[in-house]
Amino acid sequence: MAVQRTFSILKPDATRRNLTGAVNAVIEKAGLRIVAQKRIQMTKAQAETFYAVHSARPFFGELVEFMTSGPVVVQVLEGENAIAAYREVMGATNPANAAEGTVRKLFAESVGENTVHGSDAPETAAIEIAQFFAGNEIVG
Ligand code: IDP
Repeated sequence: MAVQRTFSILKPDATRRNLTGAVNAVIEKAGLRIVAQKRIQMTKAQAETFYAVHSARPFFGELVEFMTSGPVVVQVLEGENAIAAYREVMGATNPANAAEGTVRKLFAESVGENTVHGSDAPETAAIEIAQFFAGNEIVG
């Protein structure tokens, strides 16, 4: 499997509870390398663009509100098979279904406030990375 990059967000529930270091420790322990990282306040427009695929879902408004409710940490992670590897590290969307040791099992509060985002495919990873990072901000 080739080295890949994936896009990650430590969501507002993680920054609010001062958990960014704890989540990063799980990420790094899993062998993923944080090759870009910055703390930002997402705008409503950024959140709507980022989650456009979910715009018809009943929870869309709540999701945009949550993602703009406080700072987030956006990241690029690099490693072998990084997209699937990070999905594994994150755990199921609903923390009630997340496996032991995953970020969402360890830290997430609910299906909405679930601590982390990770890209689901190479195409979306490329689009999501480009939404938040210039090429020269990523240092592998
Ligand atoms: P993922 O983050 O595990 O890829 P998706 O199904 O792509 O999960 O959903 C995107 C995000 O939308 C979730 O991480 C979560 O924050 C939010 N979300 C998903 N389902 C629900 C729901 O039923 N209620 C509220 N928020 C939800």
